[in-house]
Amino acid sequence: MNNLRVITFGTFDVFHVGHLRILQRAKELGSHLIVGVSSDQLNFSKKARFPVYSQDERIEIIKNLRCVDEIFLEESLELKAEYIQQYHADILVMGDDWEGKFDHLQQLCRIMYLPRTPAISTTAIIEKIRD
Ligand code: C2G
Repeated sequence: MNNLRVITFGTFDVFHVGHLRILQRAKELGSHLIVGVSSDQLNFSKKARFPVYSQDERIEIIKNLRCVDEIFLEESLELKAEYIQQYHADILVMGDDWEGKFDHLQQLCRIMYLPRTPAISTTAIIEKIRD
């Protein structure tokens, strides 16, 4: 076990096993896991729709996971550098759908893209329920 602080970001809407697994794998890389949960407003500006679960509900779920030590509300996609510094993160973990997107932050911390869990997504779950 090392002393590294790991940070990751996400919406985690309609929480599923893909979300759980990336958080567990992120935690295994260090000793302290910090999660930036995307705000409702940030999602709306990105996807033109609000998440199914509100940010308060999403925060309540994430902060009560055993692998999560600390959470905060991610209010802008452009503030990754500030959040990394504010939370003294040693490693940034993102799913590989973000591959390469955060390489410019390499002078601040180590950047790791982990493989996504195949065949599960919030969008697929919403569609399945709808049909
Ligand atoms: N994820 C995964 N496997 C899946 C689905 C998601 O490993 N089958 C991972 C994603 O790669 C991401 C995390 O779970 O690292 C959260 O996924 P989303 O809620 O979709 O996050 P996103 O909206 O991509 O993040 O700064 C980033 C923003 O917060 C948005």
